[in-house]
Amino acid sequence: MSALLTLCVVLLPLATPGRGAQRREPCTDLRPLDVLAEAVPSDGAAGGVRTVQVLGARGLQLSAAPPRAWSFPASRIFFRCDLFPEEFSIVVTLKAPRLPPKKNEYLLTVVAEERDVLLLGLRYSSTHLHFLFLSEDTAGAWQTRVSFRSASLMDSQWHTLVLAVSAGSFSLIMDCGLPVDIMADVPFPATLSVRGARVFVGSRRRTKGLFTGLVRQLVLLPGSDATLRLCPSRNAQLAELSIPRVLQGKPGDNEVLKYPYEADMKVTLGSRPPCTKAQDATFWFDAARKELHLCASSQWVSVLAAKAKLDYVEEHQRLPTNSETLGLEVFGIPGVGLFVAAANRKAKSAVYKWTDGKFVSYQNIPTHQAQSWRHFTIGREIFLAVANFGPNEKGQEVSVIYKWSHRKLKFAPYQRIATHSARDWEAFQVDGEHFLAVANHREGDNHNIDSVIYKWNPSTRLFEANQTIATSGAYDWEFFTVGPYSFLVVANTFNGTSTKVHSHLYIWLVGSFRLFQSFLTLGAADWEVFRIGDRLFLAVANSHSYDVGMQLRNDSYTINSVIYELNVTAQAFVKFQDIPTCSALDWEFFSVGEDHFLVVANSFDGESFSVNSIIYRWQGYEGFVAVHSLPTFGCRDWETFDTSAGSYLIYSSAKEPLSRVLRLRTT
Ligand SMILES: [Ca+2]
Ligand SMILES: [Ca+2]
Ligand SMILES: [Ca+2]
Repeated sequence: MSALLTLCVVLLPLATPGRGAQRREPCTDLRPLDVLAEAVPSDGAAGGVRTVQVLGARGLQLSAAPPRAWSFPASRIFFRCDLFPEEFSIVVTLKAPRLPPKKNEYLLTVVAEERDVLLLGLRYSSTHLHFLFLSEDTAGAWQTRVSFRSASLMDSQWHTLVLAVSAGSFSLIMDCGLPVDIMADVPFPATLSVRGARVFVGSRRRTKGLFTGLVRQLVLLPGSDATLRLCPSRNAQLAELSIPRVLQGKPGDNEVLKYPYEADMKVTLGSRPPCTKAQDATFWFDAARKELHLCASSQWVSVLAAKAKLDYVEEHQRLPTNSETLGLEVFGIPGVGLFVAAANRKAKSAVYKWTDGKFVSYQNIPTHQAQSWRHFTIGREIFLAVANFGPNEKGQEVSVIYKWSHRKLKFAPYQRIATHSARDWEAFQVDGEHFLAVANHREGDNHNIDSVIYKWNPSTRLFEANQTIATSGAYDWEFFTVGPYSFLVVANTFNGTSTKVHSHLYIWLVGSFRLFQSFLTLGAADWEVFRIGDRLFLAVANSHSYDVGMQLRNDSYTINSVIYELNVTAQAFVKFQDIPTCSALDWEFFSVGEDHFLVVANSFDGESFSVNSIIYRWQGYEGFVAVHSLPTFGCRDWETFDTSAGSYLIYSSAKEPLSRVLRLRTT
């Protein structure tokens, strides 16, 4: 959780007496602020914006545009208040032109427009990089200049500079090299007001001193030194904290982009430009839709969409199932193979074994409206628990734990547990002890009942009830740990009158789970926990919005599902992102190489079960961005798995007896 720890480190000095009096809330997000992306003019084509590729990397050339085209009000990033951060770093990746002596070009300025005063600026000459800022006190205002020698900046190469500022300490790092530190007598002001100011990229509001090189990255990181995030880097000259989308992607990482576009590839921005023979093989970036198009044979072809279709997934296997399938559970048995257990709606469920690159039927198991399977191990014993939603032939509501017979190579019933319209089992360990939690959905018409956590008794070798937790139409349990702490979160669907209910997160404290945090959810069907680097996220699938007496409408299903992130300082999960979904029933997180993805099971849009399920890609501070949609029918559950031949996704349909295996194209 380095980002969060950084945040603690940042807040502490602010709280220390004597430095700026009281604790100050930062005026911006404490995330990297992509100043360059913020400044890309929306009418770029008119503004003469050009994307140029040199030495294998793309940069923006600003000089054809009037300075104002590359500016924006400071209030857009300083939205909470109007003080520039007291400590910060600025990251710039640029290819600087050779300047004659005495000429200066500006990379970034913040100008108080009414007074026409430069509040802060970064400019360079043939020998120096200058950082300027305004200091004010009762005696008046004056400009301070901190100058770093930077002779090697103009060698026609890309360079990434990090300027880190903290009080009187100014530090410049080029290409993750050794820092050059300057201690100045005049500290950077603790309260530099940017009220009514404007941020200019590549100029000081005037044509004089306009930046004539290429800029690829310009990021303000409030509160911390960006070198901690950037360095060391395999490609230090192009180390990336954040760059605008139009500059992303490298040549060769995309089949479609294999065009001879090195050296002065032109990307036009703005509204749809003409595409005739003259524009052949040129690109147009539609900033509003964030789509890249290629002019080919007098037609704009969407390159990103083409990439998505080509690169994401391909159907690998159509897997007919005994009946409609709810949950899927993929698991391996050492020395035996890879399996998937399908929870089938009708009389029997099936376990399939991966054989010659396909799932083939391995064992049928009688179940009763099975909802989900959960695989777990205790020592070398292998178990599979089914959540039965319906009663058996004798009218009893029972869910069953099966045990793998190492001799017969099949699962056999091991323990029966009375459940109430069971939806889900979660298996986990705390302090070396084994637990199973069942989500009891309802008893008769009553949704407000207890769900039960069972504990493995090593002497009886059976699970015994250990704790009950009041739930409302419980649908899913998810267990996870954070450092030494164990958590269990329940998805509550319905309390008898409304699907707008709290789903609760519990923490294990001295022998039992206690309430830790509550989330308002809408017919929550699934929690997915996942980590990206040091960050921990929890995503909830909201299935529908409904109150008794209300008519269910289409918009009851098309609602937001929510991703929360753990904030260590606040000791709570905070909302990270809303994602519109269509009766979402499952989230599945997976990684390919260094990329991270979430896929959602969209099941119903209010009219049809034929709805697209969406794959989202993690894009850093932009969060999750939809990158691919897959036609699905009543999609219920996604699972991911790897074999020696590649990575796959499998999804089930609650509306037809057909599951599908998709292969991830990872080239
Ligand atoms: Ca679960
Ligand atoms: Ca899930
Ligand atoms: Ca799943």
